[in-house]
Parts: sequence; structure tokens; C-alpha cells
Amino acid sequence: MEVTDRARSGFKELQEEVLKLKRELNAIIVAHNYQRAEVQDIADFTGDSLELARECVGTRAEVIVFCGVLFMAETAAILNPDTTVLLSHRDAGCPLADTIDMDSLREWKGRYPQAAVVAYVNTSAAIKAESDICCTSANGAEVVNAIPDQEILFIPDRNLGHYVSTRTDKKVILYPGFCATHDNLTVGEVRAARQRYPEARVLVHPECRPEVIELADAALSTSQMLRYAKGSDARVFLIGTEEGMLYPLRKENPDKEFHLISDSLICPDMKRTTLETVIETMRARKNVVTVPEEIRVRAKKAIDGMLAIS
Ligand code: CIZ
Repeated sequence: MEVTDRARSGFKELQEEVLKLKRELNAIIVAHNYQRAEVQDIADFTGDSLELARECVGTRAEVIVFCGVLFMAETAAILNPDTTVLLSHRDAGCPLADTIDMDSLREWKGRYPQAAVVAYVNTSAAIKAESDICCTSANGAEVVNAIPDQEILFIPDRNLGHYVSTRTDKKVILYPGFCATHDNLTVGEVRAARQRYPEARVLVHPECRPEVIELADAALSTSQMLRYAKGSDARVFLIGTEEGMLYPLRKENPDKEFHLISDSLICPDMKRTTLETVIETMRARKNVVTVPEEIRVRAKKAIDGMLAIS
């Protein structure tokens, strides 16, 4: 998604409007690594969902504007109960998080009553509240290996769960959810990209299919990709995650080249947020994300369990 100079000057006015509203609302703005470049540019913090939620803890701002998708804004609301959290687009959801609802979780728990439920952060607050502990794509294996249970019901991403299972001796039961954006990346696309850039390092997200991960040099969360690219002496990288990630990678490493493995690595929900939707959200103080206290307390326990380990 290359941005022309003309578009950039259009963004400038909108960005100034966002900054004005930010002062009026006493707000902070956080943006996920997958957001549009012009949205990342107006954020006080960018990062992965957990980094952002933690960045907000202790904020003196009255409002957190979360540019991302619903489960991420919920995590911010869980960790910051006294601050108003606004989601940057009303319909920005996560199809992966939606692959599991309370009925299916209870059914799977019934099938494996002895298993500990490890929930990827890409789940609703209600699902987190029904789980034993959370994990992110950066710390899945660390969490699974740290808890005493030998049998794990990993929800909802089967690819991340499979990746974790290759890093533990424990029995990992996979729930069949997946992120369509990552799951669509194919072995053929990775091979073709490698042919175009034979010298490149291939970095993919662990939400990709096992056979794609096998072809990569590393399977990394977005925060890990940033650290890897910075610390690596390689100059060219092929990236197998959502397109928005190219922006922070290029910004932090102007002397290196980053290419998306496939043009289809675009999450429609992440792209719903634009500068216009941020402005509408802030002007109307709308899309307030709340988590009922009874759910919040139990979901926070699952998140805190992870934070104590990782
Ligand atoms: O937790 C996140 O932010 C997600 C969804 C991905 C990542 O690797 O950062």
C-alpha cells in the first residue's frame, strides 16, 4: 500500500485534527503494528496487542483510543478499568477470535476435562475469563512449559497451537480455529518469493500453516520480528504477516529491504480504521469498549498468570 505525496498531504490535515481532539479529550492513542501507516503515525505508542495494553497501564489520560480490533481494546479495558477505552472502528472485529464461543469452549472443556485451557490473546474477554491462562504469539511455548499441567487445550488458533506443540513435550490438543489472513499463505508463495530474493531471510508469523513455518528462517510475533530485523546482519527480508507490519520494519531499518511474501496478507478488519474513523470516534466519544466487572476480574487473572511467567 504505497502512499503518494498527495495522499500524504491530505493525511496531514486529518492528523492535525486527531491531535487537536486528543488534547481536548485528554486521550492517548495506541495503534497495532498492523494498522495503516498514517494511523500508526498519529499514535503515542505502536506495538503488539499486549505491549499496547500494558503501555496504557498507569496512564493519566482519561481516554484510550485503541486503533486495532475489538479483542485488543478489550484487553486494554481489562487492564485499565478506570479509563474510557474507545475502539477506532465500530466493526473492527477478529474472525479468529470469533471462531470460538462459550458453547464450543464448554463443549471442548467437557471433552478434555483434565486439560488446562491456554487461550491465545486473540479471544474475547468472556473466553479469557473461562480459560486458565492466556498467551501471545510471542510466549505460547513459554507459558505452556511453565504451567504444571501435562495436557493443554490450546484455543483458538490451530496453527499457533501446532507451533507451540513442537516446542514442548506436553500433550497439546488443538482447537480448529485459524486466522484466514495468515492461514492463506501458501508454500508455493514462499518458494516463489525465495526465488525472487534468494538472499532474503524469511520471517513468518506462527499463525501461518505448519508447512509454511517449516520453510521459514523464523516464526515470530510482530514484536519479535522487529527485534530480529534490527539485530540481524541480513539486508533483505521476506515477511509473512499482515501488510501493516512493513511500515514499522522499514521505519526502524531504513538501510534494509522488506518484501511481503504475498499481496493477500491483508486483514480487512485491521484496515477498517482510517484517520476519518479515528476522528469520528473521538468527536462522538463513541465505540466505548466495556467489560462487565465479573468477566473482567476473571479475564485479568488469566492475563496476569501469563504476565507472571513471561
Ligand atoms: O497479539 C498481537 O498483537 C497479534 C495479534 C499478533 C502479533 O504477533 O503481534
